[in-house]
Amino acid sequence: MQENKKKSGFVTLIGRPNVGKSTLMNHLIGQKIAITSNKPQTTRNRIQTVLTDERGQIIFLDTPGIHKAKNKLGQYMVSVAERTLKEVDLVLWLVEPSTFIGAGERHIAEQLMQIKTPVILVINKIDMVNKGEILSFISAYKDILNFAEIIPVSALKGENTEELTKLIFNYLPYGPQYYDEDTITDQPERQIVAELIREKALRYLEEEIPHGIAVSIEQMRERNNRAFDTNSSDASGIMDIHATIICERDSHKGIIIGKGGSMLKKIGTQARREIENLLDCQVNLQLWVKVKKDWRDSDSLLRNYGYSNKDLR
Ligand SMILES: Nc1nc2c(ncn2[C@@H]2O[C@H](COP(=O)(O)OP(=O)(O)OP(=O)(O)O)[C@@H](O)[C@H]2O)c(=O)[nH]1
Ligand SMILES: [Mg+2]
Repeated sequence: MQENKKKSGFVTLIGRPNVGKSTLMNHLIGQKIAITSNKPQTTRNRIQTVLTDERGQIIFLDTPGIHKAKNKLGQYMVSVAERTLKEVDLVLWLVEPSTFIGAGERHIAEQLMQIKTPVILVINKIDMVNKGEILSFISAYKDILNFAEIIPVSALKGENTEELTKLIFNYLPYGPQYYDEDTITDQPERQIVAELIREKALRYLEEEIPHGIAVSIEQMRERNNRAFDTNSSDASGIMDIHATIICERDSHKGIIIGKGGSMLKKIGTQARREIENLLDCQVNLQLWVKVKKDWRDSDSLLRNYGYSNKDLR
């Protein structure tokens, strides 16, 4: 009998900032790996995750939103996203449910016209509109590119997402299992921890401050205290994490710390809870705030914080 062949391949999620790429990817793999927020330009790096089931393996690449870059960090982010187009088997282009096609969408369509890879248009956030309107969004988009498929979904509510996974498998070639089935992501724990802290900063801070933030993990070490407590049945230890929130101005530093340290405490408490879930142990999180003026335009500082073209594969 012939061997049961499986499908596998690389799929990038691209689109303008804030359309729900990271929310969709997390939903499709069933785990929160990429941080999300209601502020644009949340994702700054390519985040790879893996879905393995009886049909085969999908390797998703979540990417930063494509936008008009205003600094070197922005240029880096856009180049990360556009670069993935050349290395995948399938593109998911996410858009908002709207009949308005602006310069941002046209720019992305032009990029996609230059590649031969099939593109699925994903109209996300359909929970926000009347179902009767969906046809008008489809007809607004259908002629701007030769789409392999057009599918409306809600990443937040999980509407039609199973259907999307099915479509993705249809377009993937038969191929090897690239990663073992326990692999979920290429992101090191340290990186996810830094991102969770940044996510809380994005959530609680306003205006331009969150965009000028980077998070650096100075130390992440399991406390070796179990030797003194041999009777304890608690198998998990305590993780000591020291992290620094980097911002661009002294005035921002004051806001991030807040009155009597209240803002920093809020960010720290919320981040700690999620980090504890992630690491499945108790966490002692110490946060500091440092000013690095205009780090988003400094090659060496961008590199320090992990945003460097030289690191791109
Ligand atoms: N109502 C609704 N909101 C959604 C849906 N998907 C995502 N969102 C919200 O849209 C906002 C942006 O989501 P993200 O997943 O961070 O968007 P993104 O495209 O990854 O954004 P960038 O990383 O900045 O490019 C968040 O507030 C999400 O909760 C959806 O299906 N319905
Ligand atoms: Mg994102």
